[in-house]
Amino acid sequence: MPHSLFISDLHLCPTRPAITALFMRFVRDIAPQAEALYILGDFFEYWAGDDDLAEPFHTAITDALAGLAQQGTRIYLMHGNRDFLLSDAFMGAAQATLLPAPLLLDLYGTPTLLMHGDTLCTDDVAYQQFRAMVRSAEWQNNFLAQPLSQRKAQIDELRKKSAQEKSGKSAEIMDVNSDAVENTLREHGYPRLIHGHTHRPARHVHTVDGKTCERWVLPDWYVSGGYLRCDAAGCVAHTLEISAEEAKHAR
Ligand code: LP5
Ligand code: MN
Repeated sequence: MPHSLFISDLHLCPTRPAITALFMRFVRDIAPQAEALYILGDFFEYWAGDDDLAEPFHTAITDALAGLAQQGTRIYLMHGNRDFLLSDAFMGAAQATLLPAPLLLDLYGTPTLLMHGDTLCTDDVAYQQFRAMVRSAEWQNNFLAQPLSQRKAQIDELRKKSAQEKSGKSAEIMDVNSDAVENTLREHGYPRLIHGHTHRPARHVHTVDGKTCERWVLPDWYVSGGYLRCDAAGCVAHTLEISAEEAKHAR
């Protein structure tokens, strides 16, 4: 049956090899049967710029995606809050298409809205201010004009600062705001919504203006991985456990 797969928040990086191995298995055994793979942000732990593509870890990932594309699975990627600097050179190497966000698509007859999910966290005012700054073209041009090593040092600082700030934020602040969800659903004509970011995988049902909408939150890839599979009959969430063999990569 024709179907599409959705993943997000893999946070791929060389220091979590078991998760990388799990992703490679997903790409080898599961994704080739799908018409399309949608990666809804935070595919990488962070992305400092496409001039980091030659890093062997990054090459291994783009090679895996390009191999999947060669088998006929279309690959779509949306930016997350950690990898919004992924650009044309990456898309070319991975044979992937960058998606604008949010994106409303007709998924086997069901209007479906795709987004990373961070824009729904409107109570996290400090983050939203930070986001507005780093998503401006001017800020990105200035940032990318710096040498790669300098950018990575700044990202290191930022990651520490973000971890520190997050420890002082409540779980509610870092979750989606229900008004933001309802407004988004209303604005886009009450579609099905698929997003990640909050690391709280679930299927929610919202009733907005008397219309019932499904909201799928994708899982992160930390202790285990997972994906959402959608076809004409609907969507089903699948968990992927790290195998004993893959776990050996971590030692
Ligand atoms: O990703 P997650 O879920 O852990 O946390 C997010 C928000 N944090 C971030 C920061 C990223 O995690 C860090 C890596 C990003 C790499 C981007 C590369 C290019 C930019 C480089 C800029 C130097 O997105 C976190 C949210 C959380 O989601 C839940 O929604 O709370 O937000 C924060 O913690 C942000 C703080 O609240 C505000 C940060 C102010 C930083 C001030 C500038 C410091 C610059 C230091 C470098 C010079
Ligand atoms: Mn995120």
